Amino acid sequence: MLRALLAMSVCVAVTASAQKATHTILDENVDDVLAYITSGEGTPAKSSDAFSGSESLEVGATGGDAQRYNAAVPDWSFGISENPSGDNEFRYITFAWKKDGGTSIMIQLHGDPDTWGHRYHGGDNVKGWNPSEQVGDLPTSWTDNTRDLFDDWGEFTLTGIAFSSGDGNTGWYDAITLHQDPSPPTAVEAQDKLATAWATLKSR
Ligand SMILES: [Ca+2]
Repeated sequence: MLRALLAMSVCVAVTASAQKATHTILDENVDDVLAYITSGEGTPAKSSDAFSGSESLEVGATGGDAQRYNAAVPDWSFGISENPSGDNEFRYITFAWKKDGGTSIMIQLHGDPDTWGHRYHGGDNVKGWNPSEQVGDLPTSWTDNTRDLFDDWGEFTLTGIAFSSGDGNTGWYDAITLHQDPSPPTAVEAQDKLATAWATLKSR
């Protein structure tokens, strides 16, 4: 009986932590992302210089608009809202980026309404694309950021993304995730929650 109760409790704890939906836009799926960012004059490639895992996306700022993007990524229709509830609804975005040279790096999110009017830049906004929220100084080493999309932009339906390296040489992007909880989902966090569940059970 005790063993059954313990098993049931662990099950509930794991299920509860898994109920908050997340969606990984970019991490170890760089080939998939390269397949849909077909617009723009930047130079995209898979890089082994990664923030997490073994690969990241790099976009060379090779002149022109220095970016790669798709305003309507296949299967994307993510609802950004104050109180996300469904599997395709989110409030927060976490992303890591790094820049070699220049003064600026930017991620743009395309949605309805306001098309590309949901932007984050590190360092300067060298192209003058607005509106845009500055997220720290130019990230000359890997830096991760979490933003409250609803607080920044209100409700919208997210349909596309642009990786905009601005100027200089190369921008790198990795570990981009949409999530419902304020804290970003990580494997370490999931392990911590499980360890906490076990510690609670052991103390009973
Ligand atoms: Ca990665």
